[in-house]
Amino acid sequence: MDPLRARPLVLGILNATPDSFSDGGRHHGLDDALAHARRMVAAGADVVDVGGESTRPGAQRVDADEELARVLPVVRELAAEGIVVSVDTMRAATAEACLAAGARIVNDVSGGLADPRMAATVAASDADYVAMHWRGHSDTMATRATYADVVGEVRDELRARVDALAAAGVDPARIVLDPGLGFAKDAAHDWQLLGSLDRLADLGQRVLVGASRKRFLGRLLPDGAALEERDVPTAVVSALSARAGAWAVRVHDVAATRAALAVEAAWARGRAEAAASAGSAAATTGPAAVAGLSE
Ligand code: PMM
Repeated sequence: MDPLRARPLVLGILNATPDSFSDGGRHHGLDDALAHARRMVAAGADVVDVGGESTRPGAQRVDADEELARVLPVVRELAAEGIVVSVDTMRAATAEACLAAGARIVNDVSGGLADPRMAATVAASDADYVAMHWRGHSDTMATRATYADVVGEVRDELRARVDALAAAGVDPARIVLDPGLGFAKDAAHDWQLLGSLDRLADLGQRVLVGASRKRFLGRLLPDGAALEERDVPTAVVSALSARAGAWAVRVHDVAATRAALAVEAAWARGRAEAAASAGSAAATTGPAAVAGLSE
């Protein structure tokens, strides 16, 4: 692992939804949403990921106009402030309007499968595109969590998305892949995917990890633990994802993840420096120096 590699980018989650499982809709009002976004940037978010449609398990779809009304004013204002914005949407029309308003990344949990116009919309822009692994909408996804080999199947299905997107004109260099933790996956699937991030990275695309506050982390905590208590396990997942080469992590608690990433980076630096010191000590006292004595 290269100790000088860039740390993963941190996407701060801004759910402009009244029913988001993780913040209870507290950021639904425009002023609240903007204030929360600015706090995340102050805490070290590189990108604010704005979503207007909850994708929690069992959630019903939100009307397209309602989704746009939730996200567009937030995206426009944050982009005008110079904040890098990503829009979390499965709809091409929402993506298009948000890109025109200054968003730089389209984060599509369906990887282009929910809206046949998405690929062409992204192809016509210069935005980065996050294609998450997805097998169907939230109301039915639990029934699709069946795999013989979750890592192999997710990898193959993501590779098929890259091929389809590229065929539709999306530059592969702009495609970021995401294993889609919790989407048509149970906890064991999520852990297998996290433990195999290197196999997703092998596909040659950047990788984004979205573990924040998800149920599989809650299962590690005592019964009845509050959602916020999942922020420590989330931060640990961020650090381990960095070690596995992730390009970005998408989190609610930006400060905790930035601290965890700082620990991981310092650890990697310490390891590299120790190896370099051991190498130079070996150069003066090791076999080469002994060989020099006999000259
Ligand atoms: N998870 C959620 C929403 N959007 N986007 C990406 N790329 N990856 C994810 O794992 C992901 C996502 C659901 O969680 P939330 O309701 O806390 O935003």
